Amino acid sequence: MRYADDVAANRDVMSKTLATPRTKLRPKTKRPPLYKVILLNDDYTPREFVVLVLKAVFRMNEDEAYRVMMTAHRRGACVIAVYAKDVAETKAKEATELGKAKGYPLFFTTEPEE
Ligand code: TYC
Repeated sequence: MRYADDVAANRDVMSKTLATPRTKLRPKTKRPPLYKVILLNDDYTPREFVVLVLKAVFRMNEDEAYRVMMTAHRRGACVIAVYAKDVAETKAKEATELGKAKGYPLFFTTEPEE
């Protein structure tokens, strides 16, 4: 009964080496969670400087940057854009640092998109 023994042995090996198939299917194209970058108003940073930073860090044109700056100015805060977590955090930090380098309290923060 060599053949039957081989089959049995093989089945035993397979049962140990093959991964258990997952029972719950999930889409393989799952995207990473997005984070908002938010501009906060303050009383000291010049408007033109806020516009400059928005254009430099967030690749906005003059009109977009001006509208975002004025929204933050009037309402206290404005969502600028959404990115993957690390990108959002890096951009918020870079933009805040540009203000800090000039002695301004300009501040950008991030929060997860709901
Ligand atoms: N409020 C500032 C001023 O009047 C301008 C400003 C706008 C600053 C938006 C920050 O996020 C800001 N000079």
